[in-house]
Amino acid sequence: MDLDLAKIIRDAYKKAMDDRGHVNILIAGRTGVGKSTLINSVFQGDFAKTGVGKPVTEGTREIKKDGIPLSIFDSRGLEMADYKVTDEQLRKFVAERRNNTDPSQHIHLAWICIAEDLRRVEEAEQDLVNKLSEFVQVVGVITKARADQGFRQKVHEMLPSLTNVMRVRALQEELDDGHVLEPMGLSELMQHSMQLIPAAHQQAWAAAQKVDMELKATQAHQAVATAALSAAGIAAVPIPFSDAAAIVPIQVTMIAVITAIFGLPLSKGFLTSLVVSVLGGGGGALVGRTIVTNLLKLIPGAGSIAGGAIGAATAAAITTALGEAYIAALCSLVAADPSRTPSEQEITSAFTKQFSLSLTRGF
Ligand SMILES: Nc1nc2c(ncn2[C@@H]2O[C@H](COP(=O)(O)OP(=O)(O)OP(=O)(O)O)[C@@H](O)[C@H]2O)c(=O)[nH]1
Ligand SMILES: [Mg+2]
Repeated sequence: MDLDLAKIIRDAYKKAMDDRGHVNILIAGRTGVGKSTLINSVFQGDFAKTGVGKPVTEGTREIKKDGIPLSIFDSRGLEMADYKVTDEQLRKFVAERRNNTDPSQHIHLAWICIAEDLRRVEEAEQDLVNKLSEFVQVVGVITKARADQGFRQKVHEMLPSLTNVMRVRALQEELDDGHVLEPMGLSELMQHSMQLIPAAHQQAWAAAQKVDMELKATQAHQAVATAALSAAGIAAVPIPFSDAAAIVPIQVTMIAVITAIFGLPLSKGFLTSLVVSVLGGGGGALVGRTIVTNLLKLIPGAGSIAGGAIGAATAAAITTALGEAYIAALCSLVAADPSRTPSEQEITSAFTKQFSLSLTRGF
């Protein structure tokens, strides 16, 4: 059984993109509290500097970036004398989005940023949080955190509808005495926010952020579990070895989904070369039998299966081993240098290496 690789890749690419979703986040706060700095510190791709902006209300613009499944609604205007007018425009905008029958249009969460050094919650912020929390869950973000002195508690009390109040420091700081304060709270903010995002868009959140590798790995492990289940489903009635390539599309899709969750540039060309070099063994031709033979090496004692049939447990085990090898490869690349996107070649070679490691270990 040979495979139509082009079609498998096309389908896998589409499914990975569709399933990932897209997050819409509103980030509001007075001028200078550090919204743009925070955005650049936690999301991929220098969003606030290089993203493309489009005004949606007075004081609010939507920033997007190609290849990143995120829209940021960056809002200021809280300091204007007529803040009630701008707050009301924002309320209307969020309410309209909420009424959209397509949940991918909703604003999925909001951050209200308050600088710690200001030590005040203004009426403008109370007004805005009251208006927004009717339609969206709002997280309080205390920016430029240095010394709490009870401020966090005060924000909690003054803005009781917030889901949480979290202190963050986006930039490293050097104090007068030479003491260095490292960035803090960013991972916690991203983890808390993840819990507020609808399940259909959680992969997008994992992909768009760059501060917490665990958020990516967790989503990726879930994708592996889902794929393993599908593979088991196909082999529920054991499939003859000669037809075992039927489970290959599931694995290609899984690889595409994991790539998308890690926020790596995913193209059909890349997916093709990745799959061929890891599974197909050179030459560009993807032969079902070769793949399955390669995959079967993952299963201890698989030699005895040859000529026989592959059952649900084997199909699931093969799929899991392959997916986990890919996750391990991506984690090792990212851990080596979190600020850099690995090249396609590096990914392919890390995956191949990890995969042969699993082969020798018998996973
Ligand atoms: N020390 C320190 N400075 C910060 C931090 N976050 C932001 N800043 C500084 O605060 C200033 C304002 O930051 P921005 O990110 O431009 O603020 P903003 O909220 O986007 O401002 P507007 O776009 O005008 O609404 C900049 O000089 C930042 O370098 C932080 O965590 N620590
Ligand atoms: Mg800004």
